[in-house]
Amino acid sequence: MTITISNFLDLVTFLCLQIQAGMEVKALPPRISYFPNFITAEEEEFLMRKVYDAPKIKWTQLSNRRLQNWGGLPHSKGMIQEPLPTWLQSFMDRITESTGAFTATTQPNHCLVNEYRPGQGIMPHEDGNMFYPTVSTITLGSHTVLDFYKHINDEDCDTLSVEDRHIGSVLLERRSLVLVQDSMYKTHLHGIKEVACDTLSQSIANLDHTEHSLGDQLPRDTRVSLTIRHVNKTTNISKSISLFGKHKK
Ligand SMILES: O=C(O)CCC(=O)C(=O)O
Repeated sequence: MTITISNFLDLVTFLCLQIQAGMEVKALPPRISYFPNFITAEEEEFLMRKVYDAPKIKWTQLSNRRLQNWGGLPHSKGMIQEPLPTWLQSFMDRITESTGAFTATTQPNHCLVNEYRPGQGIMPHEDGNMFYPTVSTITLGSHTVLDFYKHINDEDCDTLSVEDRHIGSVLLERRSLVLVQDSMYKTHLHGIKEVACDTLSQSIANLDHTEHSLGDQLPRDTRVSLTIRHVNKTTNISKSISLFGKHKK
């Protein structure tokens, strides 16, 4: 087969559409990748509508935020896999296809939706070994600042305050995708401060890849995040019913 210039240009256009521009945040340990404008404004509006159209029972209210689980409830003994709605599956497929962050056997099978009002956040924590060690998060509605900390188990860290263990932060703009992998997943903690406004300091490691500048003050609006992961151990409802049956004997 001969390849004409026109075929070749079509192929280049096709590949450019498939591979979204993400950049590794080099100022932090491996590996954080940041994809500004991973989704369009129309897609953001669509996803927000789907989240807020969910029945009330889908929401779990915590003291400092509320959340929805899609795909099941992750559990160390195994998640009973529930079908994912097509509106969500298509974005999960896009992450798999365009970032290469998941493998054929570790495709994302769970999405945690978190809603944060201004002033709400999440304490520094690790996601642990219930998940394949890659987190992908789409940010809707408002920016936030995701902070990273050395793990308390690190040498010399047990006596340090949380702030002294802070190693840097990433600005997550609306419509962006962030991937947290490798040592940033396995040996660091992440969290979001409970503030209503963020002042962008030198500690924002991806500032060059955002629309903002040092010193900008960004008031927070309501942010909805889609945290998309692969739960390692899953089971389906019929298997769990038969297990339950065995226990009862
Ligand atoms: O909302 C986010 O971006 C972070 C959520 C998170 O860390 C979690 O749910 O474990």
